[in-house]
Amino acid sequence: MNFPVDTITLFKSLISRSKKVLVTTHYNPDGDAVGASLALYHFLVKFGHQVDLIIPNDLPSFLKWMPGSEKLLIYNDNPETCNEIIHNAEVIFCLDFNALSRVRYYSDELSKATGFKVLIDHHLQPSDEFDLSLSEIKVSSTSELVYQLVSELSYEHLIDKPIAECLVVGIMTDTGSFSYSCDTPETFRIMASLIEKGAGIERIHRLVYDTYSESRMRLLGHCLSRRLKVIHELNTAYIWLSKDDLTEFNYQPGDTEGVVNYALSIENVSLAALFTERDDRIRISLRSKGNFSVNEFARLHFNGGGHRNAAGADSFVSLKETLDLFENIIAGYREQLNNNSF
Ligand SMILES: [Mn+2]
Repeated sequence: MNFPVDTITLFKSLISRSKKVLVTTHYNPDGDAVGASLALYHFLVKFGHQVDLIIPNDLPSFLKWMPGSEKLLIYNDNPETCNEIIHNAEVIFCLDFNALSRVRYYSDELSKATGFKVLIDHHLQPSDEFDLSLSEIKVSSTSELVYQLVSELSYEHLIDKPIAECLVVGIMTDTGSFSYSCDTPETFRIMASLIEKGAGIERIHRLVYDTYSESRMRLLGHCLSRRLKVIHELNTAYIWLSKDDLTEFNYQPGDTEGVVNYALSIENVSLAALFTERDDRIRISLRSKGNFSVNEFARLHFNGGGHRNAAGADSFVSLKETLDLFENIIAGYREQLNNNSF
């Protein structure tokens, strides 16, 4: 990819002199959020910067092996220290999200912060709250974008094994283990070079995907056998989980990761959703095949957004009302859902 020349010049000057730097990412950080953030952290440390990493809430346990994860400060656990870091930072890198509200707990602090805010992200329609935006929706992941940036800066030789491993996690998880958003040779060229840098793909795959707890596996079974509704005439399938379901299966953060993809795996299903009842909201994960845009759907009806084929949103009415509302809304998309090609 060719970044604008002035962007590259600006980046070079940003990282040239030692600074207080903050790297942060979105609420409920996933593999790409953590992978891209840790990779950038390892990279910036090489330039002598004082780098802090803040994530809004804890990361899923299947990411805790990642190199540098012990450096992650969880905002929720220590808001005072984190606020101080936010306000002292000279540069603030915002990774894998497109609006300050996505960090949830410290969006106000971030917006008041005086540090130079740099966005590195691949979600649609980024907000204008950043001083410099590196937003590219055609890449698989923010991790891929971080690689491209480092390479454009001519610092590819600084990518070592820890950085390579972090970037692999991001690319692997944001493509559903290379099953979507990855029909581009560039993604695989980058993967090849990350393997050359020492990242072991098989090992990383095992660490990320083959570490289900028994209760997580049983929760998945419960979702598929008792909480899956398929609406054949609308090519839609959804799964819902109540707070009681989560308690029964000893829910841990990350346990519902990927569940929505099972609904999408059903033949002819164009639109899939997962509704999870939280303390203060219903979390909605949306997935689609082909041209049906869940980004638009989430924006229009649930004040959410994301990518064309993967988006998220929240609902602030009950689970039952949310499901009724969803069914009513999708009835209006019958034609689109029936004629979707993928
Ligand atoms: Mn991402």
